[in-house]
Amino acid sequence: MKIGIVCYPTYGGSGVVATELGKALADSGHSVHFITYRQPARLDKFHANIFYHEVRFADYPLFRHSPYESALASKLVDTVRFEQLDVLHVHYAIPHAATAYMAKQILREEGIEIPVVTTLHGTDITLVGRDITYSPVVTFSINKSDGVTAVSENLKKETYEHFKITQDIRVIPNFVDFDRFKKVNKNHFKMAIAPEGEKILMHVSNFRKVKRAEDVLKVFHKIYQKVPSKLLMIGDGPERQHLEQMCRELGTCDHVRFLGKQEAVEELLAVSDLFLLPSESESFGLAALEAMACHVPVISSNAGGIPEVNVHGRTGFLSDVGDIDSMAAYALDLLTHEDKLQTFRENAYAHAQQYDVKNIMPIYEAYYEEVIDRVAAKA
Ligand code: GMT
Repeated sequence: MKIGIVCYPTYGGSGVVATELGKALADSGHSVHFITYRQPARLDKFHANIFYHEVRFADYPLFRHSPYESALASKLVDTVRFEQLDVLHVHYAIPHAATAYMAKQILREEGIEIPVVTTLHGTDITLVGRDITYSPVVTFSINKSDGVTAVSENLKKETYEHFKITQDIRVIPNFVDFDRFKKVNKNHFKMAIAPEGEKILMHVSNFRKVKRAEDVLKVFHKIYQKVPSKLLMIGDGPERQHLEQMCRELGTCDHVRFLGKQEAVEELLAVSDLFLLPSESESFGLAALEAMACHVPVISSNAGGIPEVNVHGRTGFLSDVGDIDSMAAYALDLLTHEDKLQTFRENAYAHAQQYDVKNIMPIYEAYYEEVIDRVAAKA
């Protein structure tokens, strides 16, 4: 197949999933065309089957905001037409699903019928998409997509609850590449981070309010008073400065390291004992899955789709959003019982295996074929 992929090219979960899916599809012989405003963050190596089409903005003094949707729709029309794509897969509803619909209509005028698959990722439904600013367009463009997928059962349920959806939504969960996310020996990192054999805890996010990274610091504050430990804060975002200030107030600066965006997260997961994810809302929790693939149990909130990934009492523990005491108690339980921690490490890895990209990519492949056939039958 010739597959067009539209996504946000940043480090955010939806962009990561889109890029890794594209790479896996390319590995299995498909031609994959990424259409984005910047080279996607994880698209960093040459691959004979991967092509990149940059969306350029023609600026004009009249524009207060660059009309991204128009530029993207025009690029989609041009790419579908010239590359003769079989399907367009757009990740994150806003504005990608609506833009794909516009491109589809333009192409239809030319006698080209392009099937559009939209994948819902989370905040496009649970947060920003629900706002009246966007919700009519989100509803319309989901209903006009030829195929719609959601990354968890919970996100599917939320979509039906909050929008008037007339479409079937197929759940295809996120995935992880075990060739990359695996437990590797990085003892020299461990020595540098925790020279006295301290336990290592880790959090990865975009430091937006929805991630409740403040809770990570509060939970860690309780843990390190009982067990010598270090905290790695990975990622960057609007809350970072405030969080660094908070460490000073809590007096934990010497034990917390803000490492910014990291390419090789798996190397840091390799030396971590626990992963913390106290999010307010989380449709899936890809960062938790990546931790589990590296044998790291997860202490998380029970928000959204997280319970589908992190199994309470097996791969980690779940607490109510904001319940710092409970999260700290669960973390301490594992950190002070080495055998239990080891069992949870093995459980986390075993549970993550069902989300191996090798299992999930063929589900997308089959779904594309189903949608292409359905659209062809209607034409
Ligand atoms: O977490 C974010 O704000 C980033 C966002 C995105 O769209 O990039 O992540 C969402 O999609 C990820 C990939 O499907 C999911 O693993 C995250 O749970 C989801 N984030 C939220 O629902 C808050």
